Parts: sequence; structure tokens; C-alpha cells
Amino acid sequence: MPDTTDAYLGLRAFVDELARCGLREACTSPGSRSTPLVLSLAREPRIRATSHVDERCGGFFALGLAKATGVPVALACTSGTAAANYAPAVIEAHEARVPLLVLTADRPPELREVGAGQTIDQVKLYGSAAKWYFEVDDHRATPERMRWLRQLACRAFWTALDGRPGPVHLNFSLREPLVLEEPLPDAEPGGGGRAGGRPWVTRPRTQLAPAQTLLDGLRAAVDGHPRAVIVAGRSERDPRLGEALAGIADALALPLLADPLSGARRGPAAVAHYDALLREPEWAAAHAPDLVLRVGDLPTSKPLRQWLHGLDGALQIAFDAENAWQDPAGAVATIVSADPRVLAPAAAREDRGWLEAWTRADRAASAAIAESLPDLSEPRVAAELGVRLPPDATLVVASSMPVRDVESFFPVREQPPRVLSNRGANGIDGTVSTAFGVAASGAKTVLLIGDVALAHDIGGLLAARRLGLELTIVLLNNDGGGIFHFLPVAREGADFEEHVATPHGLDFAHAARLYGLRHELVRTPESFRAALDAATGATIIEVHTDRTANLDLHRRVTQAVLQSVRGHA
Ligand SMILES: Cc1ncc(C[n+]2csc(CCOP(=O)(O)OP(=O)(O)O)c2C)c(N)n1
Ligand SMILES: [Mg+2]
Repeated sequence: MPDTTDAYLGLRAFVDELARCGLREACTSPGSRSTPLVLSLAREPRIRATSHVDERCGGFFALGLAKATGVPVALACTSGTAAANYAPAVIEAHEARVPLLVLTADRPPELREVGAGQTIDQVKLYGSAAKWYFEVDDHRATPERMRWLRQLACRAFWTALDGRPGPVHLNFSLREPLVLEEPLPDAEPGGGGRAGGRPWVTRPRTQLAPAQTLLDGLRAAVDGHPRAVIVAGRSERDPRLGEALAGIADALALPLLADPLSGARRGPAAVAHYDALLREPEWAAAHAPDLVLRVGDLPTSKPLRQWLHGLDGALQIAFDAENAWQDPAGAVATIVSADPRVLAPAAAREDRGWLEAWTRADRAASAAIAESLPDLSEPRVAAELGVRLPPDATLVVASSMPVRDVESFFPVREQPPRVLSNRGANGIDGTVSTAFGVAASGAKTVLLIGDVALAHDIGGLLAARRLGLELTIVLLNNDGGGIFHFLPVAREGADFEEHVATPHGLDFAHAARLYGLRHELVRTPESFRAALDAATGATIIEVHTDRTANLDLHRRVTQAVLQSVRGHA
């Protein structure tokens, strides 16, 4: 029978291999069964282990860290519902292609389904959201076992990262006693890992150059369609892609309809206000393209989605290195599994008339928007952040209206901040924890979030106190889900208010006090700017708005934009 020393020897080798592969961050949660896992991670000097009371928060914190760095982050928790609380983050990681290593502690097989405490069925707990699942049994720490565990760690790490990144789940059988009676021997059966600190297995990235025929075909498509557009959506993994796309769009003189989540809303070809422009049917029809080049996720904007759906005459080509299907309307004709940088032309296109028709309208829209937003409002806050955040900042945007307002009101900038959002599954859960995870990567981080999303992940604020992390939280408090006022359900009276809008009347100043954050209520654009510039440590800057007034304001802004572009049709 293997004993506790065998378990610890094995886990030390496993964790050493993770560190050799490049893992630097682990998020632990407390429990008994997970003791050997958690202690092994915490005692590996190359890994920083942060502690999280709530596994749901821990899961999203790891997601934010892995999103910001692109490197897998390990999660370790005890058995039972603790492991189930990782599910939302695991699902988001699967949908958004974020590498995670989920390490759950379990009882050995003979103690499952026999009434042992805190034991649930953890086999394939996350279903198809886990890219790979493996059951890690316990054995004596023989040289063969050590070699296998080292190989297993490498396999888990590379599987999370390679191809389409995502979460890998390993479920560890751990047996009592869970702590060592004696110090662990330095020597490892079999002699330890490979010489020179190399991983047991490396998986060098192989990048196949696209075939010449493909490149020729793409070039011919671009040359043969004078009215092409590029649509760039969320692609968080390569922070330099946005800049490259902006350069390509400029050289090809193509309108670049760029969601801020693409990092491409920059440069002379970027179009910021497509959401408003495409609400004007005449303008949208007059500017129908003959070719659409799609990069990243489909942006959130409904007018853009409907416009793309209805472009029957246009050839639509999507670029996705992992061949994901981002096309609910079935409009895409070709999915190219190559980096869109292959579009870079040899020479710049001279005729810029088509691009200028778009950018002229965009500038008119921009001026109309600025004029329509004199006071501090939800759209104004998004616009202010777009103007004021420095290029080295990272903005995390919550689902619901914040992500839509950032898409609609962020300006075109030369050097925009990085923008991240949990848009894999569009959940409002785990947003605070995700932002603290991003902040833990060392980025100067600002979170834009609604009140319901903040209430949903209020426990995430504990990271401010326990981990001492800095984060500026800009809270748009309209006492409920303002987004639902844009939907037909808003006509359903008191039932709508109670069950859909869900007002709560929370005073978030108390939450700030409880979790050790600063808190400031601001009412004007000037005081918002001052608070944003002065924010240090962990701070909540709160803006009060009214859901009904917000709906009216959005309608007024759209009307103003439509008025401004009618002359440009
Ligand atoms: C986990 C989860 N539960 C429910 C929803 C549905 N949902 C979408 S937006 C929203 C309300 C969000 O309210 P708030 O954060 O205050 O933002 P606002 O709509 O006011 O901008 C809800 C409940 C969701 N997206 N994710
Ligand atoms: Mg709200």
C-alpha cells in the first residue's frame, strides 16, 4: 500500500515538472483532502500560490491571470461541492480558450459511493468543458511512477496550452494520513527530472506556413473586391494582433470595424461607431461590402450581427487558427486556419475613397455622441475610460451594458489600453475575481462593472484584503439589470421589476468597508476623472444612474448619430 510519503514524493515531482514547463501561478482553496496537493504547490519556490476562500472566486481569479498572461494557471481544491464551484470558471475557460490546470482532491476509489464524508462523483465533473480529464490513482513512489507523474504533468500543461487552449482536469485520489510524520527525503526515486532543469517532455510549437495557393487566393479575393471590410472581435491571446490588423487595414484602405476587445480600434482605418451607424438602414445598405474578413469572436453589437447576417452578396472569410465556428447566422463561406497577418499587402492601396466614406461617417457619429453626453452617465463613463486610460492599463469589462457601452462609445485611439472581458459564455459571474486575477499579473487594472454583477461576485472583493492587490472598480449602479429595459420583457410591470430587473437597494460603501477598499461616489464627469486619476490601492468609484433614463439616453444618442450620418448616405 502506498503511504503519505509516496503521495508527497509524487506530488513534489509533479509540481516540479509544472514549474519546469513554465507554470508560475497556482490558486489554492482550503480543505483537508487537498492538503498534499496544496502544500506541494505552496512549497514550490518557482510557483506563487495565492489563497482563495471561495472556489468560485479562485476559479475566476485563475482565469483572469491565465487570460492576462497566456500561461496556464493551476487550481487546487478539496473534494465535494468545492470542486463543483470551479464549474463556471472552467466553462468560461473552455468557451474563451483560456488554459487552466484544475487539480481536484478526491477519496480513493474504495471510499467513493459508500457514504464517506464530502464525497461526490468527481469523475468528468466538468463534462465536455474540460479539454482533457484524467484520474490520478495512488501508487508507491517507484522510479517508474515518478517518471510517469513527470510525464503526466507535462502532458497536462501542454494540453491546456496547445492548439485550442482550455482547461484540463486531473482528479487526485488522496489517502489519509494527509500530512507527513517525517520530513520528505531530498532524493527522488529514479533520480528526479531531466538535467538542466528541462521538462520531461517539451512540445515545441510548430507553425506551418500557409500554402502559397491559399495566400494567392486571399490576395486575389482582396484585390477583386474593392468594397471589403475587416470585422475584428475579441482576440485576447495575442496583444499585438490588434496593432497588426490596424496596419493591414490602413495599407489596404479597408474599414476596420473593431470591437475594443480586439485591440484593433486604433489607427486611421478603425471605425468605432459601427453599432450606431448600422442602425440606419439606408446608410447600412449604401455601405454594404462585397467581402468581409472576420477575425476573432463575433462582436456583441446586434446591428453589426444582423448586418453581417443579411449580406447575401458578400463573400465572408473568417480567420481562426483553431478553426472555431463563430457564425450563428451561417454566413461565413471559408474558415482560414491561419494568422490574419497573412493579409499584409506588398504595397499600399491608393484608392482610399471607400475607407473614407466610412471614417467620415464615424467622425460625424463621434461628434454627435460627444454632444449628446454632457452629464455623467453610463455611456459617458465608457467614453471617458476610452479617452483617459493609459496604454499600459488593462480594462476588464463586465458583461451586460458595460461591454456594450465600451463597444459603442470607446473612441479610436493611437495606443488604446488592453481590454479583456469574459465573453466566452457571457456570464456576469466571477467578474470581480477575474479582474483581481488580471491585476495579479502586474497590469494596472480597472474594472467596469454593473451593480448586479458586483453583487454576484461580492466575495471576490476579499482578494483586496487577503492578497493586497490593487484594482480600480468603476461601478455603474442603476440598482438592477439595466440591460433588460432594452428588451420587450420590460413591459411586464411589477413582475419584470422583481424577477428580471432585480433591484436590491445595496449600499456598496458597506461592502467596501467590509473588504477593505476605498469608496467614492462621483456625480460629474470632472469628479469621475479626478477620482480615476487619484485612485490607488483597491478602490470602488461608484456612479449612480437610473435604468429608465439610461434607456432614453441610449435612444437619444442613437437618434443624434443617425441624424449626423444621414447626410453621408
Ligand atoms: C451568471 C449569469 N446569470 C445571469 C445572467 C443574465 N444576465 C445578463 S445581464 C444581467 C444583469 C446585469 O446587471 P448589472 O450587472 O447591474 O448590469 P446592467 O444590466 O445594469 O448594465 C443578468 C442577470 C448572466 N449573463 N450570467
Ligand atoms: Mg445594473
